[in-house]
Amino acid sequence: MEIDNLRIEIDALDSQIVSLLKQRMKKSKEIGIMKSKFNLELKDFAREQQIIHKFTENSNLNKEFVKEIYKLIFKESRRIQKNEAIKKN
Ligand code: PRE
Repeated sequence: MEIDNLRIEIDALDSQIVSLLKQRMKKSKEIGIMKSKFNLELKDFAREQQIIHKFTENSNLNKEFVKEIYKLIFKESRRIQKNEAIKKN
């Protein structure tokens, strides 16, 4: 059935999304370790805005959707970085 095939494709894409998110969080953790080492502020508002701007201006996805997704990603990203900073102290 066509729906079943489309769901198989969605499952494969979801696996990629989750795998990419895991990789992204790992990189963010590495940045967090460096920031904590050099006593830098974890939150970089300008950088977050730059990323959101890039994907709200150059994609045909709904802007609010992109913003909401990135708000959650940055929140989790900073949570992971904070955990690293706590571990260090
Ligand atoms: C990251 C996380 C927190 C900052 O507020 C900005 C960006 C992100 O997840 O993209 C990574 C990061 O710490 C950084 O680029 O400085």
